[in-house]
Amino acid sequence: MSRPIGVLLMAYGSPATLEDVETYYTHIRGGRAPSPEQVEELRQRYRRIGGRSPLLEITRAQAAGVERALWARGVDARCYVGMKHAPPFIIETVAAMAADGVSRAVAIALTPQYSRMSVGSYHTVATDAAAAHGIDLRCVNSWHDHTGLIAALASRVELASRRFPGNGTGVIFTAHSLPERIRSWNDPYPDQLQETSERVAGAVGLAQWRFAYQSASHTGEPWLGPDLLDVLRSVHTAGWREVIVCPVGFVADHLEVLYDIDVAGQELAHELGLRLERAPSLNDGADFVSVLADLAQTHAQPDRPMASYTP
Ligand code: FEC
Repeated sequence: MSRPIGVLLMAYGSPATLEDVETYYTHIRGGRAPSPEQVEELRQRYRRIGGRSPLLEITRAQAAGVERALWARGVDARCYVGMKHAPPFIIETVAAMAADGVSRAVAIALTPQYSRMSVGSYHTVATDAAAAHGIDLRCVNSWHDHTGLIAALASRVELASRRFPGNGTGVIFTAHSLPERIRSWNDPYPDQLQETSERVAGAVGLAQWRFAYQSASHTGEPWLGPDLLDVLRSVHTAGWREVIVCPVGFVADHLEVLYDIDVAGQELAHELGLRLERAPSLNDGADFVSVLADLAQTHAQPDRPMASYTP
């Protein structure tokens, strides 16, 4: 009997409780403890979204959906979830996959655009763990131009636009910022974000749209911009009164969506007199789950070239 293919979905990770915020933040900072003020500021952001992030539950629902979708296509697969900064850590999940007898697997970081700092670091951890357990692991580098992803994002923009009566609405596509120094590495991240945004704008037929970065950290070095809050101010100055914010670098509801857009973005929009609607997240929607199942299925084929971008 042939063994099932393992599919490892990897996401950022969240603290399970407010008490876990300090440990989580220390892990994000590579083991450097944050100050008590920084911990409190982060706890406060979690409090504002109801005390915790739904990221783990949503990632598990995405994995269950991908497993079902692959089974429906006749692919014997077992899907797993591993997190970068919180339990279940990627390294523990890969060990569990090995214990289940998985010998061939595909790993997908749940963010469509490749950057060495983000997707590259998921792959390093997963590849090292797989090698330690003798698992033949293939990593999907980027899928920012997958037609199913573009269609799924376009449909979320269309859903949000139904909440506006007029047609003078503009769209701001967003993604997580990264330190500006990634440009000196010729990192594909900014170009891939531009391409995803252009293709979604084309699919919807948008007359006016912008791209903005969000969620930059205060690390003392410059981060990629323009920032969402600055772009909200500038579109307001340009005469926009209704705006849809559509995150194209995130695929689930979590802190960066629920706080940075739904709280911080909304507060500024309210102050400016702008009406802001956020496009619903992809989460475990059937159309998005089918994109992930496609990626797993195609990359599981032994003769397939690895990915559209090779760092
Ligand atoms: O819902 C949750 O609890 C998790 C929310 C969350 C997601 C997320 C995604 C990305 N990050 C990326 C890059 C960085 C870099 C640093 C950094 C720092 C933080 C902090 C929190 C945090 N991130 Fe995050 N990120 C999430 C949460 N992130 C909390 C620490 C406090 C703060 O700065 O706000 C800087 C690290 C450092 O200090 O050295 C860099 C990227 C993504 C999108 C891709 C992905 O999902 O993996 C890129 C979700």
